[in-house]
Amino acid sequence: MDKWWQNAVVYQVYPRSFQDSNNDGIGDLNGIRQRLGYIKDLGVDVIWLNPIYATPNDDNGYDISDYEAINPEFGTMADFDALLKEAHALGLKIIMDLVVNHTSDEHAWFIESRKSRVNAHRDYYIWRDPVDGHAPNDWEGGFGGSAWQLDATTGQYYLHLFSKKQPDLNWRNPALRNDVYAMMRRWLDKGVDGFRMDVINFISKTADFTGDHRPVANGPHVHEYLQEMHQRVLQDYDVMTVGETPGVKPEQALQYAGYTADELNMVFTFQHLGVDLDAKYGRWVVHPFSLVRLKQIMSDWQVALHGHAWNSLYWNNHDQPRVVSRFGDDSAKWRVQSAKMLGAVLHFMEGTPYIYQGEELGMTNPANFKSITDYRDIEILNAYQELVTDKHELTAAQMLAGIHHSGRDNARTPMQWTAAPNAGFTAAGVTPWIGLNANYRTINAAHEVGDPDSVFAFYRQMNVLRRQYPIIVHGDYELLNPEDEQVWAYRRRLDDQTLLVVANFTAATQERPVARSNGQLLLSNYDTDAGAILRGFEVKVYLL
Ligand code: TEU
Ligand code: CA
Repeated sequence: MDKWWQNAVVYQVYPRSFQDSNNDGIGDLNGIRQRLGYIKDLGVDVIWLNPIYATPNDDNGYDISDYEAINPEFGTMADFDALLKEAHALGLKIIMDLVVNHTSDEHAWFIESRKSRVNAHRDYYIWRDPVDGHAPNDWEGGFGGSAWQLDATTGQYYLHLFSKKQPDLNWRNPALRNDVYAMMRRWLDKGVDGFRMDVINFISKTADFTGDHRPVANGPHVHEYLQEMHQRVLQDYDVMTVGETPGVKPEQALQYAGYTADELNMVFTFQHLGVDLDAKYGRWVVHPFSLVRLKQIMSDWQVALHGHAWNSLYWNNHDQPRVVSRFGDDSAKWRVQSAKMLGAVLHFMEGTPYIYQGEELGMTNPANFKSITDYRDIEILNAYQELVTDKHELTAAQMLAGIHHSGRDNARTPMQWTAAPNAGFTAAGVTPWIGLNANYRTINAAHEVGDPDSVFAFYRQMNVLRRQYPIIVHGDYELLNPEDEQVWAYRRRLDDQTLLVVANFTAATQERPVARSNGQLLLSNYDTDAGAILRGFEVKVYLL
């Protein structure tokens, strides 16, 4: 198996925060087109665009009111066509964000569906009678409150696993599935190169809506639907698909991303990003993470999928805090070294790496966001309202500490291009839709692109090495010293070659025999090789 998407590196662009080209403080498609040279220079192959479709922005575009119209804040379809054309001319592919577990409540289908119980689109969504005057069950929505919303017009509840403005689509309805497949084909016929599929393992619900308080991910028909999608659409195009599958474990991924399963090419798991979350409060109460646990989870995925299915590799995205602030050390002393170390540990595993905008610069969480009014994300604002204001389960200080560490807006501050006002994201004097990270004056692309010691240069070099050494894409994986709580060492093997990766996850100097090698040093974040001595956040990659 040697598919183009197995050799690719993906760069995720969050359009709202990438580059504003018309000085309204909101990133847009023409802004992305202006930055294609930068993305190409990084050495990636694919751009994943978060949703760019018409939306009322209840969940920043994950509430779609028209799958085939461009959000006017981002530009026009002509702007998209120009972006796609120019990206392809540069040898860059573009994959779109497919959000078909739910639509916006302002989508034409839902406007029809809610009109009457006998409307032709009624069964595009999931409607249920009240039970004893209440919601059909105790499921909770992903952004707080019940997962059921009573619609007075017809006296029934509709299901929404996320906000009440994001009604879930009824995938049991073949007419709905046909409309989704037709829409997908129209985007693929425009030349897009594939899809990232939003919470795609939520699309099948149990018939009687039993199951735990949250959606029964991996429902009874999910594989049937994905195999049908493959048969009806995907198999006709040479495209790449990655499913976002919260709660999925390696054994299930063998089905979703199995080489012989005819479903998806790969999935995003969340399992490795659960190591610092609270059992009750999730990301709002943060715990120190165990490296042993992190290594164990990611190594299990490497070993379980090798030869059978394909891994995605990520630390960051628009829903996750910046990894250098989470698993590294974003102090002035250690930020660059720990950002490089985290990048190398991830990129030399088996799978397709995903670089989230700004990760290649070592961008951090914004320490300057002091108040809840600095935040925009519906998940943050609803959780603050529920846990602090309504229920007093957490104090404002506790909640802000959790938001600081783990809130999704940490990843959504404007991309830092220069040291100029507004970091070159938008014109000076314009107020961006969300505040900047105050450290843009020292952390920005202009500082890094020409600097051989920058995080940018390190990520670019990793992309160069990936093309030179097939062992990086095709080697197997073996974790070394699993019980080591400070150092992550693993090796990759292909034919008679071995790749050895050794990473110090601490600021303290460590001594490990495994770190001494007479192999060829392919990459390191220090100028010298100190053998068994590993300096703060030192990472070394040897070829033997
Ligand atoms: O995310 C789904 C998802 O599981 C995350 O929102 C996660 O539940 C949450 O961040 C945990 O705290 C996808 C999109 O990536 C996200 O941006 C959307 O908000 C969500 O689906 C609904 O479309
Ligand atoms: Ca704009």
